[in-house]
This record gives sequence, structure tokens and C-alpha cells, in this order.
Amino acid sequence: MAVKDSLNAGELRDYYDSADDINLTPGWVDWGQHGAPEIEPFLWRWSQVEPLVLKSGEVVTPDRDVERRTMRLATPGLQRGTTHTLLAALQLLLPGECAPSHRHTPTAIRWILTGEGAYTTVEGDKCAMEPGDLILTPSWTWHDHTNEGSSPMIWLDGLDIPLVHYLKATFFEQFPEDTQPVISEGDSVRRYGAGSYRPAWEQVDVPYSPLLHYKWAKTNEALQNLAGVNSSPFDDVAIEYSDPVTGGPVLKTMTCWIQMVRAGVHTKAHRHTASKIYQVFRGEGYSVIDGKRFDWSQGDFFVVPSWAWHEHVNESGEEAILFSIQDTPIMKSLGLYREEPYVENAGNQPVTSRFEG
Ligand code: GTQ
Ligand code: FE2
Repeated sequence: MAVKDSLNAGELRDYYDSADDINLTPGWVDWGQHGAPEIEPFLWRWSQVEPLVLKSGEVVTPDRDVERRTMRLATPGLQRGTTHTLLAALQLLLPGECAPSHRHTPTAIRWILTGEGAYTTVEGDKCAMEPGDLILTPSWTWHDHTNEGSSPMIWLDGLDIPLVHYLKATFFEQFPEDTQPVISEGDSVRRYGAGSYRPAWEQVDVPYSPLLHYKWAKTNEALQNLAGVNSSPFDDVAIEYSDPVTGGPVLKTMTCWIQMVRAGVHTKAHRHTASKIYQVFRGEGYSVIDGKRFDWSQGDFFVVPSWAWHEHVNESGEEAILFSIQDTPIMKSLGLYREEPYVENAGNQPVTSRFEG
């Protein structure tokens, strides 16, 4: 910085003080200090998370005060959220319970982990939850969850709450009754679940994907098919769930991926402005994030912050399957998406430390 010497120290102090008096701040002093909090990559082990999530069933019940029984993946350094834009939480619903109907401007996804017999109703369509299913709750759609089965149901919630909060656009409304009327069961799948085949006469007049429920069997079939054909050097066999009408991401602020890191694969490292939250659906392996090794196995969660170098490794003999949510659509729609390959060392980072969580 070009510092002039026309003012002496006292005059300079007076100048800054008088500016401060009228709420002016010199941009040359705190330049670069305006960013979101710095967050470190982090990992949560299912073996530690699951017992505490199950125990939350003894602490609260999801009535109109509590609304939802959730435990947030709280990345160190963040007051809210799991990345600066996205929030991931584990939700537990016990047999016979109902998480009452409401809607809000933040958008949500559910990634179903364990249990059977529960469902979410979204805008009147009842979606039965099975492990590996992805269910969408776009902005301002009515939703409630009910467990009609006999086992505890646990799923991962992914929401854009930190972003919407920051934008001061958070609105929330309760449905007058605990549950909204069920109009159909699985109709979004019957209409739009075939992907390239859609009802010829229907105009899609909602600002979100008309397919609200992506069933595991179909997701897995797509993944296995793609694995026989091609892969990405950075993500191996990666599939982006898509809106069958636009072909784009399923939501305006979040995109969801399912990816297979095949046995023996070590991907190349890259970084991008999008941040991601991963769930290890099957298998085991590790990721190197900014030089730190994160070993993971089935059920674990980890976060890749914006602009962190990352690569994935599977040294086991079985395929690993990773689910993730990412804020890529935000970055792309604002023209802020940027991506860079790691070029040194044949594309792989030196491992300098190991995560011990
Ligand atoms: O299930 O509707 O994790 O409204 C946070 C807010 C879940 C939900 C969360 C919510 C929900
Ligand atoms: Fe909600």
C-alpha cells in the first residue's frame, strides 16, 4: 500500500477518530476482512452420531413447540449451518410420531438413512421413505413427516437456511392442522419419475422440479450403468440428480449428487467455490482435504469447505458410494462458480496430517 507521510501520527489518529465519529471506515485498513467465517473441513462418525440421535428421542418430541427433532452437524467455527450457506442435520422420528405440517422459504432435501414405515407429504403427495431415497421440499411447499412403521426413522436434512437467513428472506408458516390432506401417494414419481418420458399435456407451473422423490433403486441403477461407461478424474462416477423438466439441478440453491468411488480408485485433487456436505452411504475409503486425511466408512458425514483442495481414495476391494449436497447452483447463477485442478505432484496433494475425531 502506498502510505503517504503528509500527516504526522497525531493528525492521522485525529483523522481516523473523526471518521469513526461519523461512521466512516477506511477501506485500506480492513480490506479483505468482509468474508464469511473461515471453516475447517470436518468429519462426524456414524458410530458416535447414531447413539446420540437415537437418544434425542428421550429428550423431546416434535410437537408445535419443537416442530422438528434434529441434531445439526455443527462445523467448528460456525454459529449456524454446516457450511456458510448450507445446514445439514439428522432428524429422528419415532413410531407413531408426526412432525407437524409447515412451510418455509428455506429449501430442504431429505436423504433417507435408516428405518422403514415413515413418509413425508409434500404439497399433498405422500412419499414413502426408504433408505437411499432423496425427497425434495422446495421453498414454500407444505410438508409434514409421519412414522407409521415400527422402527425409528433417521434421515439427513439438508437446507439452505444460512444463506436465506443472511439474505433476510426467512419466512415460516404453520399449517392449521398437524397434517395436510393427502391427495396422492407417489404421484410425482408416476408422472415424472421416468426421466425422459413425461405427460405430454401437462404444463409444469411450479418453480421447482415436479419430481419430488428420487427412489434409491433408480438412482443405483443409473450409477451402476454409468460406472460401466465413464468417470470424472476428480469425482470418479458422479451423478447429479436433475430436474426432469429443465435438466438442471433439482433445486435453485442446492444440487445433490450420488457418486461411486470404485475399488482401487484415487481421484485427482481440485477445488471450487461451491461447498459440499457428504454422507458415506456405502463402503469405506478416505478423502484428502487441504492436505489432511479424513478416513471414512459407512454412515459418516464430512464437509468440504469452499475452495478447499480435495480428492477421494478407495483402497478397499468394494465400491464406495457417497451422497452429497452442494451450493453450486448459487455460485453458478451469480456467475461466481470457479474451479481449479491441482497440478503439482501429478494431481495429488501431499498428506501432511490426519483427522482424529
Ligand atoms: O423437517 O421440516 O432440519 O423445517 C430444519 C427445519 C428440518 C423439516 C430441519 C425444518 C425441517
Ligand atoms: Fe420444514
